[in-house]
Amino acid sequence: MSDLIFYTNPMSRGRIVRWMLEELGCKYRTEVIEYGTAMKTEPFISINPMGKVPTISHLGKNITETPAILAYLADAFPEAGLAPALNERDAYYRWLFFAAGPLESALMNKSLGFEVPDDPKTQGMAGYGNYDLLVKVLAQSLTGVNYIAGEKFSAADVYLGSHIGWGMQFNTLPKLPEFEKYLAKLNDRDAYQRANDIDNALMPSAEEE
Ligand SMILES: N[C@@H](CCC(=O)N[C@@H](CS)C(=O)NCC(=O)O)C(=O)O
Repeated sequence: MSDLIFYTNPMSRGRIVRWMLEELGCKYRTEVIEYGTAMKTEPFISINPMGKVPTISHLGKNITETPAILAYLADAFPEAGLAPALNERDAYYRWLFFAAGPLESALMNKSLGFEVPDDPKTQGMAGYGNYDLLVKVLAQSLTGVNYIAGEKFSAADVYLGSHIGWGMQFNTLPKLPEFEKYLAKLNDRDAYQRANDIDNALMPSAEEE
C-alpha cells in the first residue's frame, strides 16, 4: 500500500496527479501537506526541497513536478496504457512539454497581467512567442482530434486538459469551442470525477478556515 505515497493539498496542482492516479487505478496513500510551515520545513523539504506539492514517493524514489510525475506514473504502470508506445510518442512528448513550459508560463503571465512586448526579438526569446499565437496553435491542435496524442487518451490529456480547464475557469484562456469540446470529453471520465470527489472532500470546511 505505501509503495506509493502521494503528497498533496486539495487546493493545488495535486488535483492533476490525483486524476492520473485514479486513471491508473493503482493503490496509493495520500498525505495532505498544509501550506506554510509544514510544506517548507523538515521532513517534507527532504522529499521536495522546493517545499511544494504535488510530490510522490514510489519505491523509495521521490518525484516532483506535475508533468514529470505524470510521465513517470504512465511508465511505472504500463498496464494502464496511459503512454503510447516509445516509437509513437511524438505528439505525447510534444504536448506534455508544451503544456509544462509555454502554456503554463503564458497562463501564469496572463494572470499576473504581464504581456510579452510586441517586438519580434522579445517574442523570439519568449518560449511561447505571444499569448495570441499560443491560443491559436492550441485551438488548432485540438481541432478534429479525439485526444492530444492520438486516438487514445493518455497522460498528456490529463496534464493539458487540466491546464485548459483551469485556464477557462480562471479566465486566463478564452472559452473557445475547441477547448470546451475537448474538456467535455475529459471531464466525463469516471477517474476525473472520482478524483475531484476525493479532493473536494479534503477541502477545509468554511468553519475550519
Ligand atoms: N512546477 C511544480 C509547481 C508546484 C507548485 O507550485 N505547487 C504549489 C501549489 S499548486 C505549491 O505547492 N505552493 C506552495 C508554496 O510554494 O508555498 C509542478 O508542476 O508541480
